[in-house]
Parts: sequence; C-alpha cells; structure tokens
Amino acid sequence: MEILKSVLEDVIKRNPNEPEFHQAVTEVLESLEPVAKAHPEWVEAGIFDRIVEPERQIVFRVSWVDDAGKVRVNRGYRVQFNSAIGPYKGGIRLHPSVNFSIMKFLGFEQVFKNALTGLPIGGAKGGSDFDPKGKSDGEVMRFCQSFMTELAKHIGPDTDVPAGDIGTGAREIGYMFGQYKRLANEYTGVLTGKGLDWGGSLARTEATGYGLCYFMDAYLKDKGETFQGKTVVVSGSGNVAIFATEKATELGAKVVALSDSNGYIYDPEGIDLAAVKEIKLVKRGRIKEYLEYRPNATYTEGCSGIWKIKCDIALPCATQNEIDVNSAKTLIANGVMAVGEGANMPSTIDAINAFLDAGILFGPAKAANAGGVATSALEMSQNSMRYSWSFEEVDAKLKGIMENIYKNASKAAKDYGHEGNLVVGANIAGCEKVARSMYAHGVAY
Ligand code: NDP
Ligand code: 2IT
Repeated sequence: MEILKSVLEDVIKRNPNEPEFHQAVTEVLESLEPVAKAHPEWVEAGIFDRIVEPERQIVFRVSWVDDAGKVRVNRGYRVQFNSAIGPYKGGIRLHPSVNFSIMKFLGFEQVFKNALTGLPIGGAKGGSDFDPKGKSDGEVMRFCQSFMTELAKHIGPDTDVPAGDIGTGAREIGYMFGQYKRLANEYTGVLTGKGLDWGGSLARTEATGYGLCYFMDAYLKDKGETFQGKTVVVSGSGNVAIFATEKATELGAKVVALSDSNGYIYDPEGIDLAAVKEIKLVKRGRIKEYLEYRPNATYTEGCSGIWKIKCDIALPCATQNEIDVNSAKTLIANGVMAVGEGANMPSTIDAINAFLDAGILFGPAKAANAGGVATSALEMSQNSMRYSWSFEEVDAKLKGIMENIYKNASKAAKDYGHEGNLVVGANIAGCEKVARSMYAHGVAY
C-alpha cells in the first residue's frame, strides 16, 4: 500500500481498541490501492479518508424491566456509515459481545455489500449488548420497545431501514415494528424482515442462505463444478445456516455438520433439516438436542472443532473470525475446494490469505452473503408499491442478483489485474459506485 497507507494508519490511530473495525478496513484498503492509483481525483477529494469514517454514530441507553421487576440497562447503537447511494440500510445485532468495534466493522462492510447488490441502499448497522437468549417473550418485547423508542428518532423508510442480524429475527422485528408504528403514527416499510401478514417479503427469511448458495453455485459452475455430490460443512444453526443447508441440499450436496456457540453436531448421513428447524425455530433450543432426533449423530463441545471435519465446501454462517489461520490450514489439508462466507467477516485476514494462496474458490462475505440485504431492498420496493411479489418472483430476482454480483466481482478482479481473487474484486466493485456518488455530491460531509 502506498497511497492508502496513511488512511489506514489514521483509522488505527483515531479508533483505538477497535480490532474488528481495523481488520475490516485493512482488508478493504489493501484491495483499493489500484483504484486510488486509477482515480487521483478521488484521492484529492478525500474520498478514501471519508469512506472510512461513519457519517453518524448514535449510542443510547436502553432501560427495561425484567420479569422479576428488576430494572435492566443495555446500550443501543446505530452506526449510519454511508448514504451516498441510498438510505442507510443494515441489520440490528442483539448479542452480549456488541460494542462500537463490531458495529463499525459491520456498518463498513455493509456499505460495499449493499453497493454490490446493484440496488439503491446505503450502509448502516445497529444493535445492542442485550442477550435475547434465556429471556421471556415479555422481556424481549419490553427491551425491543425501549430500544425502538430511541431508535425511532433516527430512522425512517427514506432515511434508515434496519433489519435482522444475530439475535434479531421475526419476533424482535415484530416488536420493534409495532413500537415504531405507534410512535410515528404511520404504516411504512421502516424495517425489513417483517412478517408476511404485515408488509414482509416472501423469501426474505430464506434469502441470505439461499443467496449464499446461488453465489457459490455460480462460482462453481464458472469453474466447471457444481454442488452435486459435494460434502458440505456449515457453521452456526441460525437463520443463515439453516437456509444455506436447505439450498445446498436442494442443489445436490450433503451437509454433514452444524454448530452453535457451545458445540457442533456431525451427521455423516446428512443433516435432518426438519429436526434442526424444530429445535432452533420452534423450541429456540440448542444444537446438541439434535441427538434426540438422530442418535447416530455425534455432538462435540466447542465450536471451532467443526473445521476439522473433512469437506469439499465450507460455509461459515455463525460469526466474525470463526475461521483462524489454523482452521483454514486444516480445511485445506483435508481437501476443501471452496469456501463461501455466509457470516460477516468469518475468516481472519491470515485465513483468507491461506485460502487464496492454496487456490481455494473463496467467496468473500460482502459478495456471498449479500442476498439477505438485496431481498430486504426488494421488500422496500414492494412496500413502496404497496404490492407484493410471489415467492418465485422474489427468489428469481435474488438468484439473478447473486449471479450478477459474482460476475461483477470477478470482472473487477480481472480488470484490475487480480484475476480469480474475489476479495479484491468485491471490494473494488463495491467501492466504485459509492466513490463515484460521493465525488458527485461534493464535500458536504
Ligand atoms: P442467528 O442469530 O439466527 O444465528 C447465529 C448463529 O451463529 C447461532 O447458531 C449462534 O449460536 C451462532 N453464533 C453467534 N455468535 C457466535 C459466537 N460468538 N461464536 C459461535 N457461534 C456464534 O443469526 P444469523 O444467522 O442471522 O447471522 C449469522 C451470521 O450471518 C452473522 O455473521 C450475520 O451478521 C450474518 N448475516 C446475516 C444476515 C441475515 O439476513 N440474517 C445477512 C448477512 C449476513 P448461539 O445460538 O449459540 O449464539
Ligand atoms: O449483514 C447483513 O447484510 C444483514 N444482517 C442483513 C441486513 C438487511 O438490511 O437486510
């Protein structure tokens, strides 16, 4: 890095103690050096200095009362990172680990991911250190209402449209939507991932996992391969993992493992997805309960061991940095041919480099998991039209979008001299539209 080195140094200096944010910015800036070389006018206009600084960061107290009558206090966040190409858009994460570093890395990634979809959405992320696990529906509702009471001041269907992420699913979106509707006295598409009875889009629930498989399918086919007959390991067992498992299986692969933050299951005959859906979506249980359905499967404590299972395709769908360089080397030694990132930033930078050096087909998160937010944008379109498309229509659009992202990322990689490197390709393809728009808008902020 020559031109962008000082930008990265500034980010590290100005944002101390934010390792995830540093990691996400490092990966992107390393890819953008050729773009900076090709566009001195963007360097001159401070585009790269501005693109790494959120437009607005909101942090607020969220107080609520638990079932025992005790007052609880959490911290709420919304990082509105970039609105150059459309209203801020991105999920809400509810997990005890949430802090500014995690919010900012997710918001930063979202800017480029959303641009890659080809749809008019800016990038944001929000959340709280609230842990929905083990809470009653009443507690989750009171938290969500309190969270939205403050967040409502900063969002709107043409301003910022949040959605789900870790810990935020249909139940949480329902409580948040109800509170927003009451406060704003309007019925608009202010959130996506809504229930089908009240403005949600068909196929949004499935979209991230399905989109990941559509992306990887396009990638594999371009290299003369398919999912057919492949052994697949998927980490996590939440929204993304479940629907990645469903689509990979439909495409002819055998998914043999899933996990949660406590451990992983291995079922060499292929995962029984109906059992997983009942455990996770109906009972809100733990993945080890799978053994009650399939006694021949095994459960192992600790989640990182899942990468020791021999597979052809690995789909990390749990959380950031779940594949370190050692897990990457184990996967490579066991003959993995493709890795598709369903989670955001699941591979460390060293792990990514190990995959690229070994010639593994590597689908980076901001391209491979963009199907969720793309379908959220389709939900926004349907809300604006006060109309809804069929499942088949939305699914077909999602597939087309994922195939285009693959094409655009591989073309950008080739055009800038990094053929086959989709990390570089996705970062460049995602950046160009945002940078052009920021340049056109002048130095307003
Ligand atoms: P869910 O809350 O539905 O599921 C998360 C899964 O990941 C759970 O199995 C959870 O296990 C596991 N997990 C969470 N945190 C950790 C951790 N620190 N260590 C190990 N396992 C963990 O979330 P989603 O499926 O929606 O999200 C999964 C990933 O996909 C995230 O990175 C998210 O940002 C990304 N993503 C989600 C999109 C969406 O549309 N939902 C779109 C694009 C990306 P446990 O139950 O034990 O916590
Ligand atoms: O990381 C992501 O892209 C999401 N959690 C989905 C965001 C959205 O607005 O649908």
